[in-house]
Formats: sequence, C-alpha cells, structure tokens
Amino acid sequence: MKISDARVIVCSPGRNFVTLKIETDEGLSGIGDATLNGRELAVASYLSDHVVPCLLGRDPQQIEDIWHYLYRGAYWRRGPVTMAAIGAVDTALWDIKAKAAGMPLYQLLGGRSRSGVMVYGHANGRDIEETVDEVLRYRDMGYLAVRAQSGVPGLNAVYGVGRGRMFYEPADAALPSEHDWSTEKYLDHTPRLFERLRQAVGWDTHLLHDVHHRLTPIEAGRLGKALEPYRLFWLEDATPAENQEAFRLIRQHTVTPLAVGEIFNTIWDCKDLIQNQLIDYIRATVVHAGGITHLRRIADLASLYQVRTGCHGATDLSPVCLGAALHFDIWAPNFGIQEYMRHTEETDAVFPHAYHYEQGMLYPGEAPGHGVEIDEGLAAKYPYQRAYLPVNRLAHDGTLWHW
Ligand code: CS2
Ligand code: MG
Repeated sequence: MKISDARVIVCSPGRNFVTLKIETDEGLSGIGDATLNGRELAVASYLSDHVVPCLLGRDPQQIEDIWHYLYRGAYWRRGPVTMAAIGAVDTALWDIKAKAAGMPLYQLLGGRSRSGVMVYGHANGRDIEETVDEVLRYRDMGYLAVRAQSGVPGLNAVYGVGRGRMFYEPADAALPSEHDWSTEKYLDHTPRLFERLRQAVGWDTHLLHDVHHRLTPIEAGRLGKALEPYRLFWLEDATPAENQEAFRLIRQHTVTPLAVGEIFNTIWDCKDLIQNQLIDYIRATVVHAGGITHLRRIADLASLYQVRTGCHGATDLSPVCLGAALHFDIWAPNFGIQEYMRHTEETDAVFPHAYHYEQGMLYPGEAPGHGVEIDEGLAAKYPYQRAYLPVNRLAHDGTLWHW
C-alpha cells in the first residue's frame, strides 16, 4: 500500500478547522485533525508545504517510522505547530490502518477497558446563580461531571463564560479582543461559587474548574486550599506550566486534584510533572500532542505514577480529534475523564461521526477506523474566517496577563 495523495482542508462551519486527508493506492483514506485555535493557517502551511511532499509514495502502514521521520527529520523539534501537523498525519494513518483491518481503532490499541467514556460538560454563567442553574441543567441531562465557570463581579469578560448555552467559542474576533483580569476579585469570588454549587447540586456530581493559567503558584495553592471543602474533581491549569517545578509549590499547600496539559505538545512538557507526581490528570490530547502514537507514550508514563488521562475536548478541537480520542479513552488503562464541549450542528454535518452521547458517557461506535469522516463538498461552503483568541490585561494597570 502507498500514499497516493494527501491534502489539507480548511473550513469554518461555525469556527475554523484544519483537516488532513491521506489517500492510498488501494482506495483507503484516513483523516486527522490539525486545528490550532488562532494559528490554523500556520499548521495548514506546515502540512501542505513541508509534510505532504514527504508523504507521497510512503507505506501508510509504517506509522511509527513516519512519526519519527517527521519528528526527528524536521530537525526543529516540538512546538504546537509541528506537533499538530504530526498529530494529524498520525491520526489519519491510524484511521487507515484500522480501516484496513476492518476494526474500530480501539481494537488495534488493545481493546476496550470500559463500557463507555465518562465526559464532563461545560456550565457557564454570568454570575453564581446563573452558573448554578446551568450546572443543574447539565446534571439533569445526565452528566456525571460538570465544569463550572462564572463571571466575576467587576470584570467585563471572564474565561469560560459562553455566548449562549451549550456552546463556548473563545476565538471571537478577527483581531484579539481584550479582556480584563483581577486575581483578587477572582480569588474572593470562586470559593463562593463552589460553596453555592455544592449546596445546590449535592455531592453526587463531579465539579471541575479551569483557572486557565492565571494564578501564580502560591495563589494557586491558596485557591486549591480554599476549594478543598467542595471536593473538586480537578482544578485545571492552576498556573502556567512552562516551569513544571511550579506545581511543587501548589502541591505543598493543597490536596485539591490538579490537571494540566491541554497546551502541551510532547511528553517532554509533562515528564517532570508526572514523575514527581505533581499532578493528578494529564490533559494532552490527540491533535496537539503528536497523535495516537505519542499520546499513548504519555499515558503509559502517567500510569506508572497513578496519573490519569483527562483529554482536552474543547469546541476548537474538531470532531475528528474527539472521535480519535474516544478510541484512545476507551482503551487507556489509566483513563480519567474526557472533556466534551459539544460542536454546533453545522460542524457535525461537515464531520459525520459514529460516536454518540448517552447519560453522561460518550461511545466511540464500532465503525472501522476512528469513525469520523469529512464531507468535503459541504466543508467547501464554509471558507476560513480569521479569528483570534482574546488577550488578557490586568484591570488596574493594563499589564498583559495570561488569557
Ligand atoms: C479550555 C479551552 O476546554 C478547556 O479546558 O482551556 O476551551 C481553551 O480555552 C481553548 O481550547 C483555547 O482554544
Ligand atoms: Mg482548559
């Protein structure tokens, strides 16, 4: 079998997605997600201009060799653009291999380890009471776990508070919109939010929260300690993680479980966090962490230290990534939870898929491959529209902060 064609499809059914399609001389094809929110065209060019020429004529069954050809062979290793491109190639090749075997992808990984994939939904509100209502609504939809994010009094826009219900799309403007931030207001507000949430929802629903990189380590320790009475499933991205050692300081102050890693792109970004047991969940996922091949390595390292997986699953990761991640999730021995931000109907129409939601769980389906396709004709009706993620500035003096 040989790769006969490979092309990049950029479309925008409600938001921008980049998809790589690889075709073979035996009529099989596979697709991979290559979406990097706010930098989509960089990955599209990396693939079209630098990767695709190297793929033509290769044996698509040599997944491992092609992974290293693209990783070691690039010389300039790692980084979000490179690893999203490698992730897309890897995902498409696993899709082809599973189709050739006539099996759902999870069977090639080692078969299912659980009946379904527990997910968490996103409840957002402008204030505490609106957030409480949204968490209760998700619980009533059967979700076992819900992430709660609310507006903070005195701030104009805060991460995670969506535009309408069910969907959240942060890339909201053709140039970065500017949000303001106050750590003090946020630290005063957030414990109140979870005290109220536990009063309203009780203890049978997992509650999660995403700090989104905005605290210093000692502030994160303070917040983790303040949230201990409300037993969070995890506190996510509590502090920027370039300095993995920073999590040691948080660990010294709180037993609230810590999750990190959605912006990681290789095992090197989380090796120390995992080996020193500074975190409880690793958020890396298929599209941004080098595909199924590399994500399995991260999960296997994590399993040695009882760190569980918690794959990123925001709207800006396409149904192709979600579909492939579900096959990884149902196999992974140290699976923890899967994020599930629903895609819009127009997105789902462009990416028909075998997975489905039922009572707090996602099921990957039994279609050969990862079970997701792309309707290229429909995709062509949604041309790319430049969209940036916001930036954050400190409210009192305008210092550019972490968004
Ligand atoms: C968030 C993401 O889902 C999450 O945990 O951190 O929504 C993140 O803001 C986006 O993926 C950025 O594009
Ligand atoms: Mg996050």
